[in-house]
Amino acid sequence: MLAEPAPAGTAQPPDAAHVTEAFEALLADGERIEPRDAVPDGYRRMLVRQIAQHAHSEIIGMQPEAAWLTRAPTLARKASLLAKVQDEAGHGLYLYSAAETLGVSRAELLDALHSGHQRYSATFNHPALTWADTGAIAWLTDGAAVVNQVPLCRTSYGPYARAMRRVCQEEAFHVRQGYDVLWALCRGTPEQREMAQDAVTRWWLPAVALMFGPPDTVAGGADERAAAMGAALTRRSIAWGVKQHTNDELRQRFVDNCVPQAERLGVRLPDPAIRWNEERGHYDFSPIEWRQFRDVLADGSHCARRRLAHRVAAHQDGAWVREAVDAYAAGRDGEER
Ligand code: FAQ
Repeated sequence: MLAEPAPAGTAQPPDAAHVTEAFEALLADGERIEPRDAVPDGYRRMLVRQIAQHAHSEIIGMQPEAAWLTRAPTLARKASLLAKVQDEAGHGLYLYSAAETLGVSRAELLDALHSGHQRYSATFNHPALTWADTGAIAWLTDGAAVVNQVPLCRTSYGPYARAMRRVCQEEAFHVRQGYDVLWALCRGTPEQREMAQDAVTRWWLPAVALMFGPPDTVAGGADERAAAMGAALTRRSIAWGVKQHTNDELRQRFVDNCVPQAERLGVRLPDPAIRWNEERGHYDFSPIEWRQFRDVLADGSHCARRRLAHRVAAHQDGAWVREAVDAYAAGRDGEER
């Protein structure tokens, strides 16, 4: 049964059962849910949380690579990095617009990000130390984003699914761009090859672990309780057609994609457990210890504080643009009256 239980001590609104019934009928018919459709509160909350976290990740995720715009080695590299960083800002905008159709404003969502009430992917709480990081970020984190987000093009909520189609096309291009940066370095001087290897070594685990969320396959081990909770949430998400696959299935797909690409590049993935498993038809890799990321997840790292402070400063610096837009709109309203 998909209906959310009413919070303790509150009565279900009288038409909640009808809303759930009509909503489930649409899902069962394979129809998209659109902004005009009434939806259960739990579905709306789940989507606002996921879309907001996603939008925040895009606009914070711009920062590590943007730090290299002024130091790109050639004009062509600078132009393509600039376009990539602008694409990420655009993804944030499509996603905030999709969230607005669920009755929450962009200003509210940005406030929640700035005050720490909503999260962004902790992947971006890692620093970009050298030019090679722009290659590793685009190859690995955008590569993970494509694996995670292509299924979201078929997610049950129409505005989110439509935003994801464009996002995925652009992310796929970013992966090629990152691969090309690494390819050039791997065929350069020994120092350049070393720089590429170092960047891949540092970005591998953040991409594998954090871009797919917590483990949701319960197989014993230290994170078993967390995985059980994650599995329950994932089941709910799949039943509502928001996600199509578990986090762990997508993580496996990502590892399977990357191993042969790393071999072609000539870089080593920093996980001694990676090896082809004939029986499973997949690459084995080390289990993800979610607790290992406690600091970056708790937004307690130096890098996390810098990311948020930079974002808040950019928002404050842009206040005059928002005021000018409001003044222009008010002037036009006056003229029309
Ligand atoms: N970092 O939320 P659940 C991109 C928290 S796109 C920090 O149940 P789920 C493109 C989570 O908030 C990147 N916190 O996990 C780009 C929650 O805590 P709370 C984003 C995290 O839904 C590339 C708790 O853990 N992609 O970056 C993280 O199963 C390059 C429990 O987790 C999407 O958003 C984390 N990584 O999986 C941009 C795609 N993960 O709120 C620039 C859509 C979890 O209870 C440069 N989203 N937490 O306090 C999804 O697929 C999922 O929401 C996941 C999370 C996979 C992100």
